[in-house]
Amino acid sequence: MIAPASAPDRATRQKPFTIAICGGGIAGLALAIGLLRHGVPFHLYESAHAFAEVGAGVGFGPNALRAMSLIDPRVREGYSKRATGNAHGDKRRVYFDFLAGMDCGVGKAGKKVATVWAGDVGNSTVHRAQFLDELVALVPGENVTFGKRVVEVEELEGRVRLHFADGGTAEASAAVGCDGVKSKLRHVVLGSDDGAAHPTFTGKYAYRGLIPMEKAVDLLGDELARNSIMWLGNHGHVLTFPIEQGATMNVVAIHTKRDGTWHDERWVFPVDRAQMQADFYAWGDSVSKILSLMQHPDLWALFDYPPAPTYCRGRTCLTGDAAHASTPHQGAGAGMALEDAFLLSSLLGAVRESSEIESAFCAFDKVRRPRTQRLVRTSREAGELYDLEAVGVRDDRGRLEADLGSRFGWIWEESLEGELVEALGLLGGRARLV
Ligand SMILES: Cc1cc2nc3c(=O)[nH]c(=O)nc-3n(C[C@H](O)[C@H](O)[C@H](O)COP(=O)(O)OP(=O)(O)OC[C@H]3O[C@@H](n4cnc5c(N)ncnc54)[C@H](O)[C@@H]3O)c2cc1C
Ligand SMILES: *[C@@H]1O[C@H](CO)[C@@H](O)[C@H](O)[C@H]1NC(C)=O
Ligand SMILES: CC(=O)N[C@H]1CO[C@H](CO)[C@@H](O)[C@@H]1O
Repeated sequence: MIAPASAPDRATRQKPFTIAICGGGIAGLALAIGLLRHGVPFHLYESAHAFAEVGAGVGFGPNALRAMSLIDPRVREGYSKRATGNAHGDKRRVYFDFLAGMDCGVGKAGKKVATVWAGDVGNSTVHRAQFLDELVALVPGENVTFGKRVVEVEELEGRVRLHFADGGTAEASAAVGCDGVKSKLRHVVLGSDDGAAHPTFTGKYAYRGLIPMEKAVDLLGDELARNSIMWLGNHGHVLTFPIEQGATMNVVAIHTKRDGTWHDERWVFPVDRAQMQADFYAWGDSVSKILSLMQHPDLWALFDYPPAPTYCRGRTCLTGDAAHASTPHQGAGAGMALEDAFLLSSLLGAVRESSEIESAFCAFDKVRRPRTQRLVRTSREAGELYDLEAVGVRDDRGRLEADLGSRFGWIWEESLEGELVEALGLLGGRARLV
């Protein structure tokens, strides 16, 4: 039987089933917090020896902030304590200002190309590790085990058995893969023979680094340093935004790889500043200054997942990057992981018995797959747009501006409650058939 979508705060009785959450990044932790609120017992297995996020910024759109409130108001409160927005007076409603970063088809270096307005909260950014700390604080330590790398999920009668790299096992009613862009559980769901089980190099890499804001202000001036700016150029773009209440400038410098392939086993590693500067030697003054201030840049090869034919099989389901890793060009991957956590925790909160979990996974897949795969697709397009590789737009400022102006609305304006109503409808329908 399917329970009505009851107010989660009233979930006093624990459900008679347990969920194994595999991976404790933003997706896994947000799901844990949602399940906690719905009275769904869970255990989280994380392969690392502690929760950790990279020392870099992340931006969230209005949809992601609403998802935080819906998962648990304390998530939104914790976030708000740490969040930063554009600091410069009249820029507070600006998501990003887009400027030419070099002399190129859309203007001379420094020329304004477009402004994308953010709605009410779109300028919101945070230091990743600080946000993760806020999530971790809401998850009981007794429901987490570290040093547990899931290598296989065995489907048994009415439950699953996880196998770990250390030889151990654990059982649960069902498993959720929150194990990121090198997901093991994706292989469980799709099978290793399916090409969609494997991440694809997207042809671009990113240099990431942080700059103390006073140094950035000294070199760039207040307005360019303290706001969210996207510098566009040929085969690359550089974006900056403030984090840590404006004390730090977060920098991501993206460049297209000339041969389009990635052979290094490592996807993330430290690089010399000189190597990074060589990629941007032809760029204008502002970008050169920004790069000269980056202390210890890391290089990130950007991979995404081809569209999966499904996000679930039997009692295993995928969320977050494991389901739909995308390029970062629309700043929305982590936000989608939060939306996933809201919907999946609400659905599992609505089922009463272990036998209904598979239907909840199917409803989740049906509602979430089109939206999240659209992001993977449009995000790649955005990269080509910013790197002035999109034919017809790379030398036409008007068309570029129009494209940018219509690129984010569908991400930010989604009704998450509407998704839940739709998914609960699917769940009810299926349950009646059984
Ligand atoms: C350069 C860059 C910039 C970005 N900027 C933004 C942005 O501004 N806004 C935005 O919304 N998104 C952004 N993203 C995307 C965002 O970072 C991801 O979508 C998000 O972090 C994914 O979270 P996750 O929890 O799904 O995966 P992950 O963060 O990868 O977490 C996976 C977790 O699972 C663990 N794990 C892995 N394998 C196993 C296993 N077999 N067993 C157990 N545990 C395992 C890992 O140790 C890790 O803790 C950006 C991405 C990049 C690369
Ligand atoms: C957390 O773990 C304890 C001990 O294993 C268990 O009794 C409890 O139900 C778990 N809580 C949740 C929310 O899963
Ligand atoms: C629209 C808007 O101004 N949003 C936020 C931008 O960031 C500042 C500073 O954090 C917030 O106060 C605004 O609410």
